[in-house]
Amino acid sequence: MGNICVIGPRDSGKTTYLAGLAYWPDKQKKIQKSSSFNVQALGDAKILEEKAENIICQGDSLPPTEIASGIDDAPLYQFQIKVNTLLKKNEEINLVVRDYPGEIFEELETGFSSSLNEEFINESLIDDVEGCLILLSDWTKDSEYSKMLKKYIELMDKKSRLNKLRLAVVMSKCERGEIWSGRLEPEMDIFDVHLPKTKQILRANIQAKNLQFYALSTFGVLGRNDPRPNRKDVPGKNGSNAVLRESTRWKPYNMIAPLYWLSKGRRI
Ligand SMILES: Nc1nc2c(ncn2[C@@H]2O[C@H](COP(=O)(O)OP(=O)(O)OP(=O)(O)O)[C@@H](O)[C@H]2O)c(=O)[nH]1
Ligand SMILES: [Mg+2]
Repeated sequence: MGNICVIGPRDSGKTTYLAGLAYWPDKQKKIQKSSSFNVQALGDAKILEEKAENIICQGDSLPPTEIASGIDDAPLYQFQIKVNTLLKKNEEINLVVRDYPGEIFEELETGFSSSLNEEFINESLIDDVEGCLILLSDWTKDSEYSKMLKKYIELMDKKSRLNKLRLAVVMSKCERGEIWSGRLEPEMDIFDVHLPKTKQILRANIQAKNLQFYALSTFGVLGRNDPRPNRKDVPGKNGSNAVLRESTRWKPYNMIAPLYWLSKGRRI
């Protein structure tokens, strides 16, 4: 069983990604008959599956993740993923995933506002955690992201995790027109172009074997030959919010590849 954590700033799509993963079996039945992946949500992840059905599929957004009391109240999501592609036959990934509130990542830059937040970041660096999925969604925040990651790297070093923890650094919500064409070579076509400092600080400090760049979109596009985003912008608290546009055509883009690499250390 591999322990993975998901970190990233507020609103970068962490919980929606996990909910999309949990809802996978139903979507696949509706959208395509045979699939290379089968995802089973177990334990607490079943709650996410219900949220995907009752909130995301209804065209609404999940609420921001808040964990008011102790670390033990934070849900641990379990997934069993079966992989059956042309090259990978009948492989299984078993994951236990912790989803943190975005502010713990943002507070890396400014200092922690509570001991609980500090506890969360420290938990992501314990020996049991083998990989960290870092979701970033705003390509205009190179300066902020590079500072947050610099601090995370310093903490990794302090906790002797610098040469051990795998980092999958991901541009999320990549169905957006400005970055969709960069999804195939995200390191070169998204990170080099929009987030060069962020990429540089990672490449300079993390061993190549422990670092990969990805692009994914939980919402995806409308179809294989229809690259219009399966996304609708609606008014929200802080300007506009994006929600799923057509739930019957929901097919996420590239959700499994980073998890496979985080848990196996090999690319899918
Ligand atoms: N365009 C687009 N928007 C998305 C996608 N996934 C999530 N969102 C939207 O992004 C917003 C934030 O999503 P969350 O999953 O709550 O983000 P989070 O990173 O968990 O945020 P915190 O819990 O506050 O840290 C919501 O309005 C989602 O509908 C995606 O693939 N594409
Ligand atoms: Mg969240």
